[in-house]
Amino acid sequence: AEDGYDLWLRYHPLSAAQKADLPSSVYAEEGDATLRVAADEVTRALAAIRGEPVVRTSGAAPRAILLGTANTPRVAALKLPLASLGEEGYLLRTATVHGQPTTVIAANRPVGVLYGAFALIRRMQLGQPLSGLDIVDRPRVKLRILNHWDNLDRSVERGYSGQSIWDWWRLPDAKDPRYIDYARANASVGINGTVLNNVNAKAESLTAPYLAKAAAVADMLRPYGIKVYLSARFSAPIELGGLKTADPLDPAVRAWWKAKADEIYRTIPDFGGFLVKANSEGQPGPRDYHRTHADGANALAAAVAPHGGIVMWRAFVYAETDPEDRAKQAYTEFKPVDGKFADNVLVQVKNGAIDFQPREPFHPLFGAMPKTPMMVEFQITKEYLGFSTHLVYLGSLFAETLNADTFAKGRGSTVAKVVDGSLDGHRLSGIAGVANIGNDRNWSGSVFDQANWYAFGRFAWNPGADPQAIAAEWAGLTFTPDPAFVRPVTQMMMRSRQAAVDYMTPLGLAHLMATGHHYGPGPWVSDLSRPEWNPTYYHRAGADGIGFDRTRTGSNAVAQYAAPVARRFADPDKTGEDLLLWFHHLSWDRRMADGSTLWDTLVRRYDRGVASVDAMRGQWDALRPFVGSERWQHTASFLGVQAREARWWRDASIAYFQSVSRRPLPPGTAAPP
Ligand code: GCW
Repeated sequence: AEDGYDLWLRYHPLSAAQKADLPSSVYAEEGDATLRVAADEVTRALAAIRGEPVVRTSGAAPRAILLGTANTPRVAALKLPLASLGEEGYLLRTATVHGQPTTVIAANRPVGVLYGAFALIRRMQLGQPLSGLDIVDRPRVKLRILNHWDNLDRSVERGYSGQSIWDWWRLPDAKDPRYIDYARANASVGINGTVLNNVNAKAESLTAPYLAKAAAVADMLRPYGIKVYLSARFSAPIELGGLKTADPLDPAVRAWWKAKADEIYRTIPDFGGFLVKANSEGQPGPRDYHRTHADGANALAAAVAPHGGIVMWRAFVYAETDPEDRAKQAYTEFKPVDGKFADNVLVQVKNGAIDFQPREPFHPLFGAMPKTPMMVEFQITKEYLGFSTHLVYLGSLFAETLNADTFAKGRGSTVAKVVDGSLDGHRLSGIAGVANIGNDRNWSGSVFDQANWYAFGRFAWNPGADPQAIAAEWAGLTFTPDPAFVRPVTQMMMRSRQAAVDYMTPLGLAHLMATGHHYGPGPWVSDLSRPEWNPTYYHRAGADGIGFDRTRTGSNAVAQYAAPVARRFADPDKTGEDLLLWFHHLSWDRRMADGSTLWDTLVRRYDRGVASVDAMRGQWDALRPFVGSERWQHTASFLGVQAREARWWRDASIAYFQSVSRRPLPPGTAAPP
């Protein structure tokens, strides 16, 4: 369909030349639900791509695709080197089976076969040859999880693509077939877990009726290797259990969680575990009882441990009272409890220390808690990046965080290595993404926002992935593999995130969005009840200059980083333009590397952002012949909105900052109307 429903799983006929060498039959060793869906998917894709029916056999056949595991006889007989593939890896290989050239998808476990099937399908969709295959791949991160901020009334916190896809009213009886397509899409990029409900959780989601609904979803996702998790409200023992306290060290509270976990596992035998937001933005938590975050996490962890469950405990906390620097609080509260968490707890840390801004330095907790498995949490939904209207490819943002060097154990201690567990040798590892999925026909609100879901999955599988290669892959699958299309569209995607940074929050500025909804500019806002809600708290613009001093003369947040990083961030000449005003308060007249003043550079960055969006529009216009009319039109109209709003951002921001800086606009820049 041209409406975007098929996502990147568009199985279209290839040209006669391209499909000449494709297999014509699928030979699956079944008996397992996951192997069956893998074989179904390959059959479906192959038939569509060849434009002819595909033979499904249970014996050897010419030009076949053979799927199986180390435990199914035909694949076992091939004696393939599967040992290094682990639980979820796969091998694609061209082999001879019964004298016939055969494309083999093999793995230790059925889920690996499923991932291998999707990898093979990608190759077919992109028209890449299947001959002489010898590919092995396995995920570097164990838990690759979507976080739905979906409420039980189907509204979605920070969701811009319709309502929740979870139809709680009609579940568990009505099983929307869309859940299967959701599972296919996620499995195709290796996502293996989903938290169904908002971290701002209602206790109700843990009651029997909701557990039955969650179980129905779990049943549908299970064959695709996806486990269901739930956000838990810390005070549930009070709200549901009638207890007087939720103190995590109180025996009655611990018994309540244990009984609740037992009940959940009776309903969902492979339940993944809990995600918890505690003592943050009004949510209850262990600090209410003067206990630590570790005490809180461990109470829930003890309840799920006998069943093999885990707890993902979020580090997104900030004070109720005037904080010296909001960016410092998570580190201050969590660093001292490193080593105190049960071994089935992971601490889930946002990519940056504030809140999913267009650009933030990596969170100082990465590398700072070597005894605790640390997950990174990215926001796929674009709360601070123009919702689903602005075209912003997040692959570059993910890569920027993951490639950042924490120097925790010397050079090369990247966030990716912290997160995949290799730096400190953790058994558990995980990456979470706040989903951008809703019940819009195109799932994500816009076609290009599908790329962010796709990229999240690919980075969770391999945190060292190349954002440009992923963009190209996505574009090839979603539209056409024609290089005349893929090259320019990839370039457009790769510049899109910097464009948004430039027209919203250039030079390391942050949190200048309008109040509450976070859409559009509001750098002048200064009268909100909590100081750290005000944009003026973040930019600190005054007659003397602009920026947040996080060096020793200011909040000294730089000291939370390992020494080499702290030294770099403490020096405005070494910080780099991208993060300059995040760490420094500087005079409007300060000379930048190229000799121009900070003020002039700021104005020019806003202008550059607008110019980039105009260029993206031009590129998209030129790509019209490659794209089905509906998706082209939809994207073109959104780019029109973005071009208008980039100007809104620029003009409003410059007008405000100029009222403070009292400097003239540099020559050649657009004056606000
Ligand atoms: O980004 C902020 C959002 C809140 C969100 C919170 C969080 C779920 O504005 O809507 O609440 O972060 O991450 O907990």
